[in-house]
Amino acid sequence: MTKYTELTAVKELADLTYTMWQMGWDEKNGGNISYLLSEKEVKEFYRDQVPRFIELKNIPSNLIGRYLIITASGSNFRLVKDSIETTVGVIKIKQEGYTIIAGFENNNQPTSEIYMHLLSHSARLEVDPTHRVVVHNHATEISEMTFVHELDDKALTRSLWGMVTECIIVFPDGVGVLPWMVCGNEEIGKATAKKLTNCRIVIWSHHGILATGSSLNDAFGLIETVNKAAKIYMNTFDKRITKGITDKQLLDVCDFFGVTPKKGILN
Ligand code: 2HA
Ligand code: ZN
Repeated sequence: MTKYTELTAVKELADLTYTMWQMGWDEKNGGNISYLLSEKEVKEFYRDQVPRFIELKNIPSNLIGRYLIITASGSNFRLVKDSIETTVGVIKIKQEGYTIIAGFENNNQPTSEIYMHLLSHSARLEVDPTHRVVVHNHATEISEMTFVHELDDKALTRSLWGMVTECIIVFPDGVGVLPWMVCGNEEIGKATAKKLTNCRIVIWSHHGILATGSSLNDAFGLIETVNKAAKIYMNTFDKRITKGITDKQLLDVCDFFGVTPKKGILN
């Protein structure tokens, strides 16, 4: 048994917050991350603090009893790795809310986006039993792209696939995009979770991106790939002299790599 700060997942999560800050994607208190612990991981750490119960309505039933590592409200990702006890905690999800069982010292609490995280985990677990992670940040170029591109799932997916050959292999399920919405409330949580029933990535217009996956590395890799494509889009969309990758070429890539692209996007 160790302190929760010694869990591999907590260390990886703290490293990731710093990496994302270095990328320029988590200014000030931007961004939040959560990670569903396995039964094995739950047994690896001791609880030495008084549990704190916080009420929250409409908890998805498939999460009751699960443990979640999550970043704190107001945490600065630049500083998380040196202040894990206050900026990262573990909660146990209950029917009427959740109990803080480790971390969030100095009376801190989980991110304001916690409800979105819970609904997103719930939605992904329904379609993918290996699902574990939700990462949200303010990746720059994909946010820029929401000012110059149509905000439609299929059109945005097609544009991103067309920027880098590997995109269609990395996210054949495409991306979902939400119009601008207030963040932190139930509405954006529900809208995000709805998109996540058929893809792992959701773009929040004029705000940022959210990716899910079976590991922190996996979810972050999706964000890196989407943002790289968006960066190329932003640098070229108004000065192109070639047509870019065609539908036929994308289908050839899928054929070669045995990938099934989301329906209704390529002809
Ligand atoms: O946690 O990024 O969307 C701060 C945010 C809210
Ligand atoms: Zn945000």
